[in-house]
Amino acid sequence: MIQIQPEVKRVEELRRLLQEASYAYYVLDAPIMEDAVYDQLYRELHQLEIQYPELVVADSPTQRVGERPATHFTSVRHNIPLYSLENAFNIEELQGWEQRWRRQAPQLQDVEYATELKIDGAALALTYQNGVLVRGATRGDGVMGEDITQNVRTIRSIPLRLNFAGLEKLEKVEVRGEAFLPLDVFKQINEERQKAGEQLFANPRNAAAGTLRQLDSRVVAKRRLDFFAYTLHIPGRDDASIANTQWEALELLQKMGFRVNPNHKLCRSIAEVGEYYQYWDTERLNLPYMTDGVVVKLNSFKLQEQLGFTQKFPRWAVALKYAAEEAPTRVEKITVNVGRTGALTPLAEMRPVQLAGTTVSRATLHNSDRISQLDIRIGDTVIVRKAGEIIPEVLRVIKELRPADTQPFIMPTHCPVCGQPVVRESGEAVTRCVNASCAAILKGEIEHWVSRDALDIKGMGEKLVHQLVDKELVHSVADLYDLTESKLCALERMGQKSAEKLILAIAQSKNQPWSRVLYGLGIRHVGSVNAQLLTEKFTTVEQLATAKQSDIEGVYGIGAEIAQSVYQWFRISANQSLISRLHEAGLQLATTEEAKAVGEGNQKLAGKTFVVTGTLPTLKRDEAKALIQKAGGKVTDSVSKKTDFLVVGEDAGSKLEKAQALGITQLSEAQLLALLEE
Ligand code: 0OW
Repeated sequence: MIQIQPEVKRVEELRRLLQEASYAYYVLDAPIMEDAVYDQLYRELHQLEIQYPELVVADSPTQRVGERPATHFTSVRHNIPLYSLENAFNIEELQGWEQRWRRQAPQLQDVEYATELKIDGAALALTYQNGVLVRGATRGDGVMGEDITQNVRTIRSIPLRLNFAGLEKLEKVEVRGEAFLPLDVFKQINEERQKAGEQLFANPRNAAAGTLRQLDSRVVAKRRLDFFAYTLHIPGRDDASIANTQWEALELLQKMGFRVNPNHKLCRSIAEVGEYYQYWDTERLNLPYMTDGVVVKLNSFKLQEQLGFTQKFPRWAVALKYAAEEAPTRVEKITVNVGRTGALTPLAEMRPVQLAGTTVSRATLHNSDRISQLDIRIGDTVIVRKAGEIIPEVLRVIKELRPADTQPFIMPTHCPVCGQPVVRESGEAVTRCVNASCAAILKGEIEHWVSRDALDIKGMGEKLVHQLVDKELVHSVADLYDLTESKLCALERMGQKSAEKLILAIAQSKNQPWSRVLYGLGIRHVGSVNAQLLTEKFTTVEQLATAKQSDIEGVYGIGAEIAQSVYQWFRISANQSLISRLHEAGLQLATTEEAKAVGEGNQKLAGKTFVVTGTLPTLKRDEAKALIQKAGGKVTDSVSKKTDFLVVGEDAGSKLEKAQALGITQLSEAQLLALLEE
């Protein structure tokens, strides 16, 4: 009989308890223990896992992404400081750096340089004990950083346990590297923030640093940060005792399980470093992450130790930066754009200037705080910066070039689109139009409603939406379902064919599931993921509309701010009447069985009622009826408010008149067949 060691039993018991507690906390919404007790047991398990790393298993609560949100980050001391790098902005300055370190080591002739791309992210310090990741911290000021271990654990390219296979089992290891957001992830995050009416991240570096400082690691986990390691230290030992060179250290880091940037190069002269620098100045634009220069390090650790550090920098390394794309230009106008959420965004319209390979003539000024901070005025000369393909930003005003008669820019007190007074909530930077029928807000709402992740109504582009609103054909998204071909044909650039297709596309959107309808409503902070989370719990709109705020907040992944926004939205009467109009129009406002079936795609017309009238071009009436019934639709003989579609053939009689009077969507035989193919 194998004797089970007591610590194994204890670890398994703790795991079971903690997993039960997490399950109760997150899934049953009925905690079975106080947070303090949970944290105590967690710490005990964590300590045991550090003592016996072989007991760590992937599903241990200590390894799990998405622990409960932190309330704050504790400040921690780096046992080995994280130095920053001296900057050189061109080859001449690089040569200056070489002369300086050579004065400290005049005996040296040929040396090797380890050159690496300078990843434009946020530096991280990782501590491993017995091979287990025990701490992840921000760089902070290089001596004190913040403990963001929970967030660091969500970075999938950071090993939770080092691989010592074939290597010395090191008790304590310090690894440094750069956490970064791949450009595609950065763009996607900004798209989501744009839709939610939130401020955009100006560049991937800010986005990475901002993500790492999220209190809720579930948010961090969703953002897919990545990491390149570049330094390895063993506390209490010289670096030279681990490896002879930076090059070897990078190889060791890879063996231990880290990602190391593959574009590092061993150079034997400053000239060769210069070639590497030139090559990557253009090549880096093809990389899936941002860089802002190259890092040049003397490769030999012995030489590094000999040269040591100044107050702030290592003498043996330098950051050779690429010129950030900045240029002066004049502010010709400051316009104010009103977004879908009513947010007023000031824009600097500038004399066009070449930046980062593109012509820049506009830059966002974010909000009135930023405007007063810059003290930017029409006529000013400003420095605009654009790094990579990121949004241009105004860095500063060149006050010396300011013309005599400029006035400070004041944000409008009334919406530039609808003329209603705007509001700025205390403590909020953003100024907002709150007139629900403001054309700008309405256009934004319709564009959102028809967008790909919402009702996905193809053919409803921005120009058409603007026409529908400007010509007062549509005052809310519900009006889309009252449009007819004839109304559409009256618009510019709208032919009969495209009008027909559009009517069909709008009709088909009635089959979209309740989660997309909820997302399409454009409730603040309700993105497509939150909409799915909410409609899984509230399977009908009535349940959601009558839910208590605390019930909404109880949904896993839904925080207080989102719950409040949803709760308040359903208490606005205009929104309530919108919901009932959408209900009448036949939109999916419940996750019904048929709707689920529609999700499976085999009951396209589920829940829809049809009437067929007149002589159809190819189908007999009962053939059409059979097709509709086979696809889950219902066919009745008489037109009523309950009718969703009227299939119209030749010599249609009174049914057509009644349908027109009731605003019921008409379909030709061709449109019906197209609907069935969808
Ligand atoms: N961002 C980088 C990078 C790198 C350290 C070692 C001692 C001083 C700098 O890609 N590849 N290598 C180093 O080496 N540092 C880097 O970034 C630094 C970290 C803090 C400031 C710079 O971002």
